[in-house]
Amino acid sequence: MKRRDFIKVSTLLGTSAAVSPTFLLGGCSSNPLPGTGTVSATPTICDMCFWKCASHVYQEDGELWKITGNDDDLHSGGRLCTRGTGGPGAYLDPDRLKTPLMRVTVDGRQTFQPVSWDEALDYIADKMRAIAAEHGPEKMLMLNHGSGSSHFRHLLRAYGSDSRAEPAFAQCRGPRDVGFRLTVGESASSPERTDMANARCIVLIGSHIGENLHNGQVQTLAEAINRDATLITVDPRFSVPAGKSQHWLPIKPGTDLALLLSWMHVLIEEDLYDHDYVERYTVGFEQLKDHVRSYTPEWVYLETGIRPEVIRETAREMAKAAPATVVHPGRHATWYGDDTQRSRAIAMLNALLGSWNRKGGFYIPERVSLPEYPLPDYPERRYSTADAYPGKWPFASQGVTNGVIDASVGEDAFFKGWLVYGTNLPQTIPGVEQQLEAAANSLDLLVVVETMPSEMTGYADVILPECTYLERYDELRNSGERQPSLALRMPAFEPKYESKPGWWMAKQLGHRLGLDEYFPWEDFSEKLDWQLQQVGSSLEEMQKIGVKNFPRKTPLYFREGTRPRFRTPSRKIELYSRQLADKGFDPMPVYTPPDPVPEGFYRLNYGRMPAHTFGKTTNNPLLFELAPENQLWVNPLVANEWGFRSGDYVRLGSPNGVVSNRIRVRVTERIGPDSVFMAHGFGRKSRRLKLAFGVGADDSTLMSNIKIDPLMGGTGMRANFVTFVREASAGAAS
Ligand SMILES: Nc1nc2c(c(=O)[nH]1)N[C@H]1C(S)=C(S)[C@@H](COP(=O)(O)OP(=O)(O)OC[C@H]3O[C@@H](n4cnc5c(=O)[nH]c(N)nc54)[C@H](O)[C@@H]3O)O[C@H]1N2
Ligand SMILES: Nc1nc2c(c(=O)[nH]1)N[C@H]1C(S)=C(S)[C@@H](COP(=O)(O)OP(=O)(O)OC[C@H]3O[C@@H](n4cnc5c(=O)[nH]c(N)nc54)[C@H](O)[C@@H]3O)O[C@H]1N2
Ligand code: SF4
Ligand SMILES: [Mo]
Repeated sequence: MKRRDFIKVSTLLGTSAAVSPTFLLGGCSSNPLPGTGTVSATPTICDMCFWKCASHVYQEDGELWKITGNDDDLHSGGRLCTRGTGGPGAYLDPDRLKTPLMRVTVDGRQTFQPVSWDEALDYIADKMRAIAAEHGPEKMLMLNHGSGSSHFRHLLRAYGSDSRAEPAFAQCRGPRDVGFRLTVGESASSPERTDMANARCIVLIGSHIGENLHNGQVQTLAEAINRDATLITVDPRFSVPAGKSQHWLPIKPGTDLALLLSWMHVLIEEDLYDHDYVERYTVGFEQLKDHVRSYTPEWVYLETGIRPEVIRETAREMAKAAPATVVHPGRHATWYGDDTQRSRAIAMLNALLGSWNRKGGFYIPERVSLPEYPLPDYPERRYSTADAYPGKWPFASQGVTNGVIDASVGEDAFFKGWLVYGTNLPQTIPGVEQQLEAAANSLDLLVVVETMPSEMTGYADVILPECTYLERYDELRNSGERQPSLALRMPAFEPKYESKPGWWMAKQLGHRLGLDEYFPWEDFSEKLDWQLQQVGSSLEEMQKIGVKNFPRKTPLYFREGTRPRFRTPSRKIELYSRQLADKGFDPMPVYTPPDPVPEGFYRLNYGRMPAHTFGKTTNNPLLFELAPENQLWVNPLVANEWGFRSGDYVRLGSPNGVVSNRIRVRVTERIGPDSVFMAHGFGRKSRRLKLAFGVGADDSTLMSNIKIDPLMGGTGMRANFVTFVREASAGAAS
């Protein structure tokens, strides 16, 4: 009974229920009860978030019944989260995009008009040909999120461009990955390579695992808690994991770097660090020792509000369990603009504990060595993405979304065309709306590939309706993990309406651009079959099993005593970073206090809620039913001062006068009186999202004080303040 287990795990972590499969039958009395008809199961990979759990789509007499986890999938433990079980809602959503749409002007008014696929694709190919001829193919940019974008990346590379940027970098885990790469030579990976399954001490710094519902990770954390591993959670809010922790450190927002430096201070001062590991594998220990000398727990207490004895005690707990101690690298790391340095401090702390690549700390991920389908080489490129913003953000290892958007504005703009895949930029990048509009007015071509009429589609010249993940093939899942495995996504249904799979669109565009040799398959499954045959499987086999696990070829942890070969310039873990010093940055992280809260304002804290993945799911009818709106967490003192009760609706105002949608108040001690908290992804502005339109508030609209990370261009979102706006409707119960 995997499902029941999962609910147990979720209640342990305080998350909400799974979508009931009977809801799908929705009072439709002509349907037989589940269990009385002919049942079929089709394998897929969940796309309700980016964790990619392998699952099965069950149909009864050809009717969609339910989606459940694939028992053989070690990545998800055979369980799906609430959102995963709500996957049918993505397929059934009546607001889905149904046909290709093109922007036309009728009687002086711009509108979208349904067109045929041929018309839409011919138009795009003509524009792309013109951009390549006039400006060079690299001036065609892709902005993307999600694995389905790989088909379009392939198309653009064949065409001559690898210009691209995704919010998963500059609005999410970019600073973390850059910080870890600078320090230990590799990123913390996705899925995170934390060995929580074997850890005896876990430190979460603002990672609200349990609300942040990355499935496998929630399960390993739950198991660690059941094993009585010590959990230390640093979060100004009493988050779900804070409630399960031996030590909850309600830190003053924005002061985490001071705490991290102080922990290192204690480990060194009390001689608790891993001498052998530090000596063998790191450079710059002496400089670090000097550097953290001044970060005494007594001084840091004044910044963080965490008492000196708590700082000392938690450092000792970490050392006691080391190397089976994970200081979790977090995921959404774009907070205050010093995020790469904060992430570096997390990597350094792990190094002092000797936990990197050691059991109970971080494991070494391994992928299946899956051969690439034989295709001609891609053409040489004259420009890379970073050429669009020369001299900026020297450590950005991927395209920076804000940088490429700025480089798309005006007649002399670097970029001339965009292909936007699966990302809703107006809500995803705070403060970007004006630039988006300016870019849309400057570009020769703006294509949006979407399943839903998102806000982003409003900027497009052409909108291409993609069918949902339940109606298509995509690349095999082959992510680096504890156990190498492949997973298949295949269509359980014919594409609804006139929607089409991304691979088909890419092939059709390729054909029109004279790139047929890059798309030799009639159906994408032929390519998958070829790849699977190379590793002793086949499409036929995978269509039956969905997931195939392979034996590891390399050890899970590094071999003790071997010569260090970290992927840094020194081949060691760089506590002192010459790379940073050479470019004029602090070689070791230096703490700067955050902006103070202006009088009459509160910090705008934001995060995830279990039932939704940002705006990706807010219009999903099944998940909407479970959780239609976000709530504003307000401390009782604040609620009293303003005269609010739980259930009241309020509006929030930013210092520059932006007023939010109505949001329902939840009065709770779990947030301090200096902040308010809401989940991201609500307050949708697209009227064509009939359920989600105007429901709840959008944190992005309220963010005007953006802190850009000078090392890699990340969008720091946490230095924002809001106040309550009094008006007739505010304060009144709904
Ligand atoms: N203010 C604020 N901003 C944030 C965050 C925050 O917490 N607060 N979080 C940041 C983080 S961590 C991240 S990762 C980013 C996420 O940012 P995005 O990736 O932009 O996330 P969404 O807003 O959910 O947009 C995803 C879009 O993909 C579409 N889509 C869904 N399925 C498919 C499909 O199969 N094919 C295609 N073509 N499209 C599909 C959805 O309809 C949706 O419009 O946002 C970042 N921005
Ligand atoms: N259900 C669900 N799960 C998701 C997602 C989703 O949309 N829905 N999105 C996924 C994605 S793309 C990502 S990137 C991850 C993000 O998940 P995380 O990396 O866990 O999220 P963050 O938004 O960084 O962290 C939010 C937490 O940080 C706390 N916090 C706020 N300010 C501070 C501070 O100054 N210091 C400290 N120490 N803590 C602070 C907040 O109170 C909150 O508990 O979640 C993933 N999982
Ligand atoms: S964590 Fe949940 S939403 Fe994300 S892929 Fe897994 S089941 Fe789907
Ligand atoms: Mo993210």
